[in-house]
Amino acid sequence: MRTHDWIERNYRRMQARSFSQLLRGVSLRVWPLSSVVRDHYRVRMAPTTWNAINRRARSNLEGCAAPLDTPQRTTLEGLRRDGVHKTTIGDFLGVAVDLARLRADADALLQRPALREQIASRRSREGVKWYVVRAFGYRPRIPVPASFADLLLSDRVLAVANAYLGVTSRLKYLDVWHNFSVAESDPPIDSELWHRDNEDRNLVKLFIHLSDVDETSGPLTYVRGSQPGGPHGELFPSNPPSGSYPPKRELEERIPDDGLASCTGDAGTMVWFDACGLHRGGRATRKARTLLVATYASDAALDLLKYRLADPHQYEILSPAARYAIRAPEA
Ligand SMILES: O=C(O)CCC(=O)C(=O)O
Repeated sequence: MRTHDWIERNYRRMQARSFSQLLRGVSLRVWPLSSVVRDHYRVRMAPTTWNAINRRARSNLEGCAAPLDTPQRTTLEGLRRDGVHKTTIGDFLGVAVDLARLRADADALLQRPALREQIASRRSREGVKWYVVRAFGYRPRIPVPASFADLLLSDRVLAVANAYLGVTSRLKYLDVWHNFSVAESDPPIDSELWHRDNEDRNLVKLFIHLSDVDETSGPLTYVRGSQPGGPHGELFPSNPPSGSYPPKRELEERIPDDGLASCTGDAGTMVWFDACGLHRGGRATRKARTLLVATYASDAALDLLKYRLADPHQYEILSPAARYAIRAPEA
């Protein structure tokens, strides 16, 4: 890598991090502090500590877990068996969904002048992934449109995330990503490479396609069964608080092509996956990809971001699970 690229990448990485993430990153580079820090996170993610941190979220779940219907059960079973499940928002919700409204709200956010300029110049200003323009970003200040909240905080969606995680979960992250296409010669970086996320024992990620995604738009690709506890759950494991970035050839030698799920699909496709399993994506080579992205995690997760709803009255009609997920004022 050229020195200039190295400096730019690290500068972008630093810019996107909070103070606690920076501190954690530095401490992991200084021995023997690094081994103390690793021990701390290993203990935090060990079942006994994790359960203790999540005591309230676990007992909440016992109080509010309702029976799941067929689309929810199928999704949960897919997540548990493969770590990934693909459906559509219509099939999952069982009602016609106003995809046009979701797309219009996402477009309105991406059309703000600063983001329009980044899309036009094909370079995002935030984060290592220079090819992803984000509507909310790492320091979310804009409120969440009602169309996003209605879907991402719906009891149907939360019931599956919560059942998989075993807690009433928090909405850890939310954004609209617009990935524009990169050139063959641009080296793959970051989540274009195989990796495991690391911020919790399990992480439920939801990708809602707002554009048609084919093999040229960088679909999410997942190693089936690589979620923690799955048959490939121990393959290139994470080392808390770091994830894992296994070498491509070694991983692909171990996993045949039919062990990979490539999550292509038209606008309206809904991809559920446990991001602690092995996955990669986002390398659009011809067609841009626009996604609504959400991550659900437990109270033990690192780096929970906080979001604000556009209309304060919306908090009043949220269910207890949704209030907990969005960290409504008293949740
Ligand atoms: O952009 C993608 O498809 C992959 C993103 C990813 O690795 C992640 O969200 O953890």
